[in-house]
Amino acid sequence: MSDQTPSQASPGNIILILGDQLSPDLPSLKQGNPERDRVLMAEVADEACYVPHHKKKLAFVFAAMRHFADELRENGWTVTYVRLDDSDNSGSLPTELDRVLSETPDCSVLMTEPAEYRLRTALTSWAEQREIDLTLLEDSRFIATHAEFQEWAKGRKQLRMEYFYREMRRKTGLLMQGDEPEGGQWNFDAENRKPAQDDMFMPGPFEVEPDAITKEVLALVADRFSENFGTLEPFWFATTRADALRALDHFVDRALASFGDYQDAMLEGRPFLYHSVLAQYINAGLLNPLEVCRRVERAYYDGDAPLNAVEGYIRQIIGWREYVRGIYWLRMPDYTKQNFLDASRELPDFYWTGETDMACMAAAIGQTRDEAYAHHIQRLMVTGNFAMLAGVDPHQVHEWYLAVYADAYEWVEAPNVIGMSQFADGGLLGSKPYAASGNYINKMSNHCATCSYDVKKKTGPKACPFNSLYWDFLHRNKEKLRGNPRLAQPYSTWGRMSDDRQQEYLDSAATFLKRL
Ligand code: FAD
Ligand code: DLZ
Ligand code: SF4
Repeated sequence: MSDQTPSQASPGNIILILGDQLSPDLPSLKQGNPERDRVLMAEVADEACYVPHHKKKLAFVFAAMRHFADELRENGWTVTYVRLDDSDNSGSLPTELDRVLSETPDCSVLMTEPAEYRLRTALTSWAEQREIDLTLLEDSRFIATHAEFQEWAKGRKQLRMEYFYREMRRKTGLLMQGDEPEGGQWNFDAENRKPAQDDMFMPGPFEVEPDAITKEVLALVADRFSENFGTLEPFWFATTRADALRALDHFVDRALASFGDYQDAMLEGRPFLYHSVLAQYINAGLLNPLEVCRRVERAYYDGDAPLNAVEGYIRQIIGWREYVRGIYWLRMPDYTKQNFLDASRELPDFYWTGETDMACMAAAIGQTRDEAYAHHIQRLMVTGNFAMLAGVDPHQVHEWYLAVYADAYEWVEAPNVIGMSQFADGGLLGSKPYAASGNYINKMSNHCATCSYDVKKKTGPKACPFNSLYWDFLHRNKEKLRGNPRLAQPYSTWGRMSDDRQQEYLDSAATFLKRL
């Protein structure tokens, strides 16, 4: 096994391309030679089943893989494509490599590094055991290299995204005027906290009618994965780069200008608001993150979108997205096992059924079931917040998020879940837990108006469960959290309550948790 330096004089390479490497500018394709090398792509049970993926996610990945294989063939590549239902499919990527290598034993294997630790380890171990010459190329679709992130993180007590983000602004030149940030500020988040109104015009994402290839995949998923979570149809995702580019244009033309103002808002029956719904395309490789940012930046300079929206959007991609990837590779393999708060409750069944009388949770889980999508605040402040307040085992929460979203791959999902939403890493990624009572959800959404609970009630059977769970969470974890300066105010409020009042909160939470 070797990193970075492909063997030049080999008789040819097998170029393994994974389901999230569907990019024409993939390093292994650039390094390879269509006259000499052959591409291998394989739909395999191991990847389809390592968590019980949402049906729409499976259909998206397989349909996008099949379209990409066809595009490679049109561009002169020889492609071996293994379908999930091929009778001789061996079920895993290493064993599919074995099959191809049995026909071409002198070939080396060339690939762009897998994005997940699990698969990287499986493939490098396989190559070592089988004494195969495997070359892994660094994934240039990310803006920060592994070395750059490690260098940035070295010696820092706190790894705060904001400072890393500024480095990425400087590196890419996005929204920069020389050495200074456009508009004189790095971050315009303070302007981005407005609740949305139901009568606003919200365009929804770009929708694509499934073609024959996608229809075949939909039939396969319906047949093989009927027990998996999620609604398969209507299926409207783009599955080619050309359509993903149309989805990008659609977002920039119709929603970007309002993205900043309303990015934290939630509205009953409006799953997408002004979000881009592009993460699944970026993560699978159909869109390049930098090209997305340049397109969005252009909208600002053309006068089509305000700076708070454009800066906010670009920060999500060159800031958060790059930063969580850096944390993942810095802290794996132990990161997904973190459980700083020793939370051990089973994930409630309603995360899979959506059957709960909490209107905010029912909305977030219901749209997750229907669309394999929820936006950031729903993931963080509704389903994530609830799981943390209720003390759910963070590993189970992690596996749920990894399964249910079309954009979920462990490198991006795990830091967001384990770190940001569950505080299970003890504060590596966030300086305090994102814990909130019903008041936050009421401020940012209209869910409470139709909920069977009363968000204004603090305790008792009709009270919003988030209210008592919030105080129960702080009380339960006081030894670990009380010293956090950012929690000084809530702990002081809790300390000023009478013993009876505190007990009412704890009893209310206990009664609710017993029913879970
Ligand atoms: P928009 O709101 O339009 O944002 C624009 C883009 O910025 C996204 O497409 C995405 O590429 C990027 N982005 C925004 N926030 C983040 C972030 N925190 N981390 C990384 N990239 C970000 N994102 C994933 O791509 N995959 C996941 O599995 C995933 N799991 C998450 C789990 C939790 C608990 C939380 C709180 C966040 C998670 N996110 C994940 C981040 C974010 O919620 C999604 O990227 C976003 O909701 C995708 O929808 P969108 O494309 O409409 O994003
Ligand atoms: C997510 C996914 C799924 C469901 N299926 C496949 C597959 O059959 N073949 C494949 O090459 N890739 C698949 N993927 C994407 C991989 O899981 C992804 O490449 C790794 O998790 C690394 O990020
Ligand atoms: Fe959610 Fe509480 Fe509001 Fe109901 S009252 S929607 S449970 S925050």
